[in-house]
Amino acid sequence: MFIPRLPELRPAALLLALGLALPAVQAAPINGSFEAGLNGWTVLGDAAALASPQATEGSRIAWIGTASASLVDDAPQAAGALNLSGQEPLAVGQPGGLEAGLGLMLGALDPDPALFIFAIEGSALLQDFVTLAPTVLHFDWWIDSADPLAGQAGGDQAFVLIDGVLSPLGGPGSGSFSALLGAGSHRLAFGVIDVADALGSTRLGIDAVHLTAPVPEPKNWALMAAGLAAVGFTVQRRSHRR
Ligand SMILES: [Ca+2]
Ligand SMILES: [Ca+2]
Repeated sequence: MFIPRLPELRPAALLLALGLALPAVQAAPINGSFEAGLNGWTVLGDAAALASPQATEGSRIAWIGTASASLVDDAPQAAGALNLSGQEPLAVGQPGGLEAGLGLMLGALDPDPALFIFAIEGSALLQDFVTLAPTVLHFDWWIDSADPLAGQAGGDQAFVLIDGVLSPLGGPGSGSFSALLGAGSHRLAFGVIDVADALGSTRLGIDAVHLTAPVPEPKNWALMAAGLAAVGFTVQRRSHRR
């Protein structure tokens, strides 16, 4: 077994000390539990924070939907039956619509224009925040849909948008999502869109949006352990000198 000499341990101890001195992760996004309703979030279209038994932090989940407030999107249910807030979803593929609200190019949400698969309307929640150090973003999600193709080609889509990069979240069901963010300014949005037609509404639920310090790689753990050993060794030597 390789046992480093003490002088070689000094940089490791220094790194350990620096690591402990890194600024704390900024407590943003704010209200990631949605226990304070949609405070802190920009609402684009139809969304509401509702008491939901499957909530993973507190009792509420933010739900984002594609159902019109006034039109029959989900026959035989009445007009607006699945709408969450009384607000209409925003148009997609039209100036001043959902893409504009998200800071995306017009057409960026169309799944496959080459195959004439376009998005029709949708809704999103958005928040801008700053991180002072590399940070892991985490959230939990749920998708309910009346569209049999939801999450598949040609069907409704739910997505997370991080700094302009769209990632689909999948079909009906639930899951957790994590991504590493660098230090700096970030734009985070959760959204859901009706694809191909405005019928058969889809709903995306979000809860427990958190930032946490990244877990060090195993090699860094080894370095930190070496640093701790060096600190311990130094403390022990000092106590022996008394
Ligand atoms: Ca919650
Ligand atoms: Ca709709």
